[in-house]
Amino acid sequence: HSNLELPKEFYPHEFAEKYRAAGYWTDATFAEFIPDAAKRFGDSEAVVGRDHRGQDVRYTYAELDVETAVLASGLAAHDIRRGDRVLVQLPNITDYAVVVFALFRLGAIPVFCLPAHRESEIEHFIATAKASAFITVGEFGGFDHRALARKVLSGLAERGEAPRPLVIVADEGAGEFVSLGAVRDSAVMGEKEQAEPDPEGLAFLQLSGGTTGTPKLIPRTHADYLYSIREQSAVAGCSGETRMLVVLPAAHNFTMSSPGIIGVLMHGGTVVFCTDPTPTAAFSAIEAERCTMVSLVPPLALTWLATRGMIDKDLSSLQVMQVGGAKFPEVAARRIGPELGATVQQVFGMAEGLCNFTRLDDPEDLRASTQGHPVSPGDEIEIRNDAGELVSPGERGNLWTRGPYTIRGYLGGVDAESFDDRGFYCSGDIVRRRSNGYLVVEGRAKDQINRGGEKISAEEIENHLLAHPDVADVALVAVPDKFLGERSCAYVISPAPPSAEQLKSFVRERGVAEYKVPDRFEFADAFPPTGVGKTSRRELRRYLADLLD
Ligand code: J2J
Repeated sequence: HSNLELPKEFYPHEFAEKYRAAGYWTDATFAEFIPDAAKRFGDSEAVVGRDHRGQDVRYTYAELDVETAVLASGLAAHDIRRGDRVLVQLPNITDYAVVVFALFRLGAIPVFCLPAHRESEIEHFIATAKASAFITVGEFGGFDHRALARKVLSGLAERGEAPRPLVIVADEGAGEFVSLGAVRDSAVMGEKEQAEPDPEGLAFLQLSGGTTGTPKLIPRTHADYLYSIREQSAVAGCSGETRMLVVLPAAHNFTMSSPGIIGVLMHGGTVVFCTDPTPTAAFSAIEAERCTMVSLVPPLALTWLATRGMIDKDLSSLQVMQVGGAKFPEVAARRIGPELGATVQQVFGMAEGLCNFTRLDDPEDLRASTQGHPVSPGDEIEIRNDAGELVSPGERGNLWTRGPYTIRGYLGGVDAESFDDRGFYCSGDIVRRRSNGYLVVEGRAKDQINRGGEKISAEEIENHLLAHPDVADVALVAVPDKFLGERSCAYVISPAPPSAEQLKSFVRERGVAEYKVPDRFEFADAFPPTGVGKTSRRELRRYLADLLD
């Protein structure tokens, strides 16, 4: 059991003092979150959805308390302890809530993965987080996650990574692995596992969208994250009456915290898990469960708008629709109220911290045309030009931020590109700040493609393509797309170009999430001359993006 601690004074002493004094940071931790909620909301409904067997499940807070206590005891019997990192890769099933909060009870550190992740990503996360367990599902969406686990274990063995993580599968047919049911059965009766972790210590690892060869892990603390959720759930109007439909991947930072699953549970509301994001399934769930709130990425919101008239379901319970993850076009934002009967709330957030919301009582113009403003008075924002100087008010520039829930470094270090010596984080977004403080996202400086809210690191996919013998060089760039906002295009330099389909299969076979497989390919003998003397990789990508647009 290696321990992976935050660097001492991750948040410098004077800032920690300030955040405590302001009441932002408290002594609460995720270990006591469910036991505490059960005391306050006992018989209220906490979680609704299907479990891994496809059976309908409903848990009250009191039941969720028991379920998480039992599983925590079972996990402890399998030698998972406080401080251990555990990868969680589960779809939107009720087991997700039980697993995550059981890990929290133990003081273990969940590492949040998306169901779309494949062996190259999972292997990297396990190695980087030095994870001692990997909790996944059997088969989901036609994909066998046990086969994925096998590939990951053999990959780790090849790399000489030891010891091998314990694989736990939420399925009766766990094969050579341990089933989640067996873990639960090994619980010791009457034993109440409840760790008392340091409130300002590491609570979990979240994944970054990534701009580098391999995605970085984001360390979040109990105090900073609980605080951010207190603010976000207040701004989203959460109460005991809130019934939130969860259609985006449960482990995404948006779905967890803005206000997300945890924000709803903090107020005694109900989380309704839905494994199928199609409008037919989602509209049926809203009608059946009388959902009041939902969070969507722009392409899903557009799909809902396009299909509303064709699907005869009662959506009158829906009050608030958060849209975020990528820029939501103003024309679409204006349609949400009249066509879906919900108040649109734009959310411009990031797993590294800073979250901006439009407010529910803002005039429609602000809700439609801006991405809101920070949720905390402690959030500091600076908009700087490329030379690092503050821009004039109202001008566009790079977004830098610091505050009570924004990280001061990634796991494994502070990289000079993302953090300055005053502790500000550079989000890689180009924004403009209106005189009333509201931010408008104008573009992006980072080497990333935002494919409808799903982030792709250009370098990561370029590295995969470079491994192909016929690829001499490659640049991955964003091309505009009406539906997704952006798609990816690989500009490949090759003397003997393979076909686009061959290259797609090649990337898939290397084990990456499907959304990262390039949508389009362009082939050339050499990169076109950009006209700017010594060209950086970033300038080249920008030049090609303009060229392809
Ligand atoms: C434009 N770009 C946006 C928006 C995120 C809430 C909501 C979203 C995320 C998220 C999140 C945008 N308009 N409304 O964690 O808690 C782009 C920016 C940003 C990056 C962060 C949350 N909302 N973006 O999307 O870590 O480029 O978090 O820097 O996945 O998404 O991505 P991620």
